[in-house]
Amino acid sequence: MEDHPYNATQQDPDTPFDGAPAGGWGSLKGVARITGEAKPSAVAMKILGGLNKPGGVMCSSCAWAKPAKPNTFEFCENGAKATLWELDRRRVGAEFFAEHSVETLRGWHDHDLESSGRLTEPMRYDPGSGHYKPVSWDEAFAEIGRELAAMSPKEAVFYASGHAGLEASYLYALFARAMGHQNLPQSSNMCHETTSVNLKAAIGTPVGTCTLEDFDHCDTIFFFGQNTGSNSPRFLHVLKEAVDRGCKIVTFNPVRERGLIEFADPQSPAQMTVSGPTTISDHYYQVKPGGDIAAMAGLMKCVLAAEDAAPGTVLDQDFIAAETTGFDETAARIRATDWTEIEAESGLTRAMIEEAAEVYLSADRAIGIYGMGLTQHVNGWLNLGMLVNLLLMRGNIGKLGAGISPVRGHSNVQGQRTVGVGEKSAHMPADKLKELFGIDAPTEEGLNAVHACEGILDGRVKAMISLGGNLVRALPDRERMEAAWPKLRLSVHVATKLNRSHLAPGKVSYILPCLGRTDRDIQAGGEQAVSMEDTFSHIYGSIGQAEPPSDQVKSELAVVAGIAKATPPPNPALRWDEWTANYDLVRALIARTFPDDFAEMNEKLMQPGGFYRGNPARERNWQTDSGKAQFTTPTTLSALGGKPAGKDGMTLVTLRSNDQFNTTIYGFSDRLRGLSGGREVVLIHPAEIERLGLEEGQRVALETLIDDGVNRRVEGLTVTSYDLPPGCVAGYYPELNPLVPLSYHEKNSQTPAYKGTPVRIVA
Ligand SMILES: Nc1nc2c(c(=O)[nH]1)N[C@H]1C(S)=C(S)[C@@H](COP(=O)(O)OP(=O)(O)OC[C@H]3O[C@@H](n4cnc5c(=O)[nH]c(N)nc54)[C@H](O)[C@@H]3O)O[C@H]1N2
Ligand SMILES: Nc1nc2c(c(=O)[nH]1)N[C@H]1C(S)=C(S)[C@@H](COP(=O)(O)OP(=O)(O)OC[C@H]3O[C@@H](n4cnc5c(=O)[nH]c(N)nc54)[C@H](O)[C@@H]3O)O[C@H]1N2
Ligand SMILES: [Mo]
Repeated sequence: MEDHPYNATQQDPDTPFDGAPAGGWGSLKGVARITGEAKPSAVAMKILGGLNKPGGVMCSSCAWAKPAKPNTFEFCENGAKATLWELDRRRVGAEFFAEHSVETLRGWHDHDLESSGRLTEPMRYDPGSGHYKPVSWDEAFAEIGRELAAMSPKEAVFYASGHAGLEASYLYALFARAMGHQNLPQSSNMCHETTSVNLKAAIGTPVGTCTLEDFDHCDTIFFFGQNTGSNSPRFLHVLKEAVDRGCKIVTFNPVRERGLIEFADPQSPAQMTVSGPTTISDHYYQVKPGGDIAAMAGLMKCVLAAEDAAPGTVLDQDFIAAETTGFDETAARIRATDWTEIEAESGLTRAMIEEAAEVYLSADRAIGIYGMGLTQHVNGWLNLGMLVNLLLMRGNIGKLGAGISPVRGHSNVQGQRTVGVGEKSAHMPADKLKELFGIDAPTEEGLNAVHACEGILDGRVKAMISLGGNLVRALPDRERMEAAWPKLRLSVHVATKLNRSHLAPGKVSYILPCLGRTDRDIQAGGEQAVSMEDTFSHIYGSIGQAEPPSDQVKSELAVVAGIAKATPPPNPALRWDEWTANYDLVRALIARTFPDDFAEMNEKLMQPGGFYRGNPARERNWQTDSGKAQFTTPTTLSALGGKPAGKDGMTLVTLRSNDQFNTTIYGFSDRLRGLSGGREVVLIHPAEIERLGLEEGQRVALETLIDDGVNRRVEGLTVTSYDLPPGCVAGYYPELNPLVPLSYHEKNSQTPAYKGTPVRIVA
């Protein structure tokens, strides 16, 4: 990694580690500075005031719920950052690209690329000069359409990054299938695809079973690998309320994450001044990365032991008998697993696990929360299987105040899948495509993100259209992928801001600027709303309010429709212009295509608290192979694909800071972890620094310990002592992505194992 002024890491003097609970004044301070302004503009203040409230803009940051009765400020520090980042008054248009060649821009930091401002006009890459040059929309659409029509549909990939609303996403998924492919990878392929595949297998739903209401009734919440304070901060209010009414929170995470330790409510003056922050977790266990299967095996052992001691009082026998399958085999395996192995794999003592189990056993209603700490592992399937097992044992799925609750990432990542953005035929009903549009849906499954990358590497994939996102940075094996990208015949980026992926142009390459969530969307039929689905399967309308960055910027829906219309052969049943003029028509189509989920979508769009599309597992309707909820028998106690070998082998965890949204780097502080100044670090426990003969502040490299003929190495990382379990190191995503092999992924879903790559430190 080259030297850069952002490299110097230090403890943040403004917000020392011990003095800064998540939330608090610190979270509201200085956010406007991220776009170089002293304070938010009037329109920004107006949008923030209405953010996540009925009739307002639904935040483009995370997928947390928008409550029917919102707080005075229903946004968090990160929501404010995402909103202001989009409302950036700086502009990137023809002049910017005339001044800077692609080669020059490639030398810029990710932060500087995006903070150049909003994209204002369509640009086409000119290989002769090495610059992007302005082009008209008509020319852009026509050439992209010609290029797509000239290749076999299977050679095109349409990626979506969880941002675009349901309307644009539905049309995107329709367009792909009308063309004859379903190569529709999405950001969830790097994220919660582990959930989509394995939760579906275990309980028959690809999404979580909880709703916001459950948090008013649960007695305990078990947290595995989800960092609420940084990634879904509005959830902290819900947790605080739960704690205030006596709910117990138990956390398993290798990192002591601030938000899960204590929280000061920025909306409660009492919390800021008199009473101090609320303790969130009653128990916090620093499990080893990949050690959750073992920890949960220990918890299950305790449940079985309690049942043995008082038969008929601990397990929910009726539920297990009537609603589940596989219990006996799973229980036998858990009984046969011994504590020595559990302790070694989890890094926790038997006493700690028994203490956690006591909380679980004393609760009538338990919720299991998880995030990337469970999904981004080779044995992520078993992480989820074990959490489902634990909950099923006491009937904790399908009753009020209980359930399994993955916390989703992008604001509409779950919804895009619901309306057909996905590589499987099951994502879009073929009979409806035939009935509504006369389209014969492709029967061959499409490419997910990992498979699309393999296709780019070996030349099978010729076109990549990206509806948002920054794949070159977000994917594993970055160096190999970034080098392969220019082999594409066609690359098209529909984006709000400039990023790295735009700087690896294919033979024909476009950047097409689109409206963001905050921008007013006026079409021939008047002002338009878009919609998104949250992590609890509730759907909300969102109405933009800001002046778009230029009169040339098109909505995502209009861009999708523009490309589709220009791609031969024409199909008169696909009414791209009418749909662009009036999004109600698209919502009516969504409702007809997915009647169980979206009936009367237009009528319900602005319902406070969103409209719920339901969840079968919540009703104990198990849409699995067996028709029952399935226990999963563990075949291993480690979620890792392999143990890092040798004395210096370490497990690498890649983390996000609260000053980034995925590959968007707002700034260089990781306030909640007490770090700031630089992101090129390797975090490691002081005892491990000593054991490995390193020194704090030393510059080192990390090397991947997977022998597949590729050397993976990241240089220039500063050794930084941090409270982590032995045998593991941590650092930032996306900087460390070159270390994660594309082939190192979750077994059933190909979600990259970003949380458990074997590496070693090279001094
Ligand atoms: N500010 C901000 N908000 C975001 C995002 C962002 O980048 N910035 N990204 C959005 C997106 S797309 C997503 S998917 C979500 C991601 O949100 P999270 O699901 O919270 O994902 P991460 O922050 O990657 O990692 C979560 C936690 O897993 C822990 N962990 C790592 N390995 C293990 C393990 O083996 N076991 C356990 N128990 N824990 C482990 C890490 O220490 C970390 O605290 O956030 C969304 N919200
Ligand atoms: N090592 C490691 N790698 C990871 C992860 C990890 O934990 N560790 N996490 C993974 C996860 S969970 C995810 S979800 C992926 C994220 O991967 P992506 O979704 O591909 O990446 P983002 O950084 O969210 O995309 C940012 C870009 O989206 C564009 N954008 C922003 N807003 C809009 C909009 O409204 N419309 C459009 N069209 N474009 C917009 C901007 O141009 C911006 O540069 O990364 C994955 N990669
Ligand atoms: Mo994500």
